[in-house]
Amino acid sequence: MKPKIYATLPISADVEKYLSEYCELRKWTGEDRISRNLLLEELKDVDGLLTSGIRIDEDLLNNAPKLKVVSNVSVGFNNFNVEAMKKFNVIGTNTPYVLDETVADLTFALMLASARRIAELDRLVKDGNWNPTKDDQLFFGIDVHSSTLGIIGMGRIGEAVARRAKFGFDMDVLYYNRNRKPGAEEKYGAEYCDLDSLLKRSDFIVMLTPLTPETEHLIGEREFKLMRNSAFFINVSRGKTVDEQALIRALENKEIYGAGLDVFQKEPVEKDNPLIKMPNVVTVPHIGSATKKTRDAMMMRAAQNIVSVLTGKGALDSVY
Ligand code: 8YV
Repeated sequence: MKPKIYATLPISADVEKYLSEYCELRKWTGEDRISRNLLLEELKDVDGLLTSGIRIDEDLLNNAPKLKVVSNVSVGFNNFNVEAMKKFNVIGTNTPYVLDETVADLTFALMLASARRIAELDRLVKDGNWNPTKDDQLFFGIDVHSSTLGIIGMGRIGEAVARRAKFGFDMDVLYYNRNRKPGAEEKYGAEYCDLDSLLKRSDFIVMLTPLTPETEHLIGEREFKLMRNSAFFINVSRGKTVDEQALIRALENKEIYGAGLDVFQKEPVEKDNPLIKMPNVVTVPHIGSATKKTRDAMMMRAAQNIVSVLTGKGALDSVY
C-alpha cells in the first residue's frame, strides 16, 4: 500500500508524476489558501504533508495520527513548532541550497533599486513627470559600488550576497553571525564584527537571519538609532526579525535614508501600512526565491524529501 500524502499548494506535472510513483497523492486545488478546518480533515489519514507557510503545531499534529513528515517548500521553517514535531515524532524538512543564488540576486536588486531610486523614478517617468528643465540632481541616488555592506546572518545566502558584493561591486563586507565563518572571511574578505559596530559602519544593512525566538525583533528602535542616516535597510529574511513600527519611525525621522523590503510583519502587507507610501522604500511581495527555475527546484527538493522519508531512507534536509 503506497503511503498517502497531501499537498496544500499547486504542484507541477513532473513533480506530480514523480510523487505518484511512490505515494498516493491528494492535493488542494482551491484558489485561496486551504482553510485550517478543511486541512485538519484532510490530514486524518495521511503520512506526509507537502506545504509552505502552514503552521505546524500541537493542534494540527493531534489531528494527524498517521503523519510522519512535513516537507516545507521553503528554506525558512518558522512555521514549524519543532518541539511539538519532535514530541509527535514527525520529521520536518526544508529546501536549502536550491534558492541561494536567486535570493542573493533579489537582495542586490533591492540594494540597487533603493539606492538608485529605481521604483520611484520609474513611476515618475511613467507618470509623464520627467521634466527636462528640472535640474537632474533631483534624480541623484547613492553609489552601491565601493561602499560598506553589513550582512546580518552569514548563511549560504549571506555568502552568495558577499560574493556579489566583493567581486561584483568592490564593496567592503562586514558580517554578524552566531558563529564565525572563516570561509567567507577568506574568500570574500568578510570582517566579523558585533552587531552594534556593523550597524554603525554599514552603508547597506541586509537582514538574512532565519526567524527564531532569538532573532524576533532583533532590529528595533535602539538598532535603527545606531545606523547612519545615509544607510539603507534591506530585509529578505522574515518581517518579524524587525520591529516594523520602529522601522517606520526611523524612516519618518530620517534616521536612515531608505529601505528595500521583501518581507513584512503581516503578508500581504496592509494597504494602510505607511511603508508602502514612502518613495524611499522599495517594496516587493516576498519574491526572494520567485523564479520558475528556482521554485520548480524547491518543489522537486521538497518532493524528494517526503519520498525519502516515506520510503525509509531518512530526510535529505531535516530541520532538526
Ligand atoms: C518561500 C522563503 O517562497 O524559502 C523561504 O524561506 O521565504 C521563500 O523562498 C516562501 O516561504 C513561500 O511562502
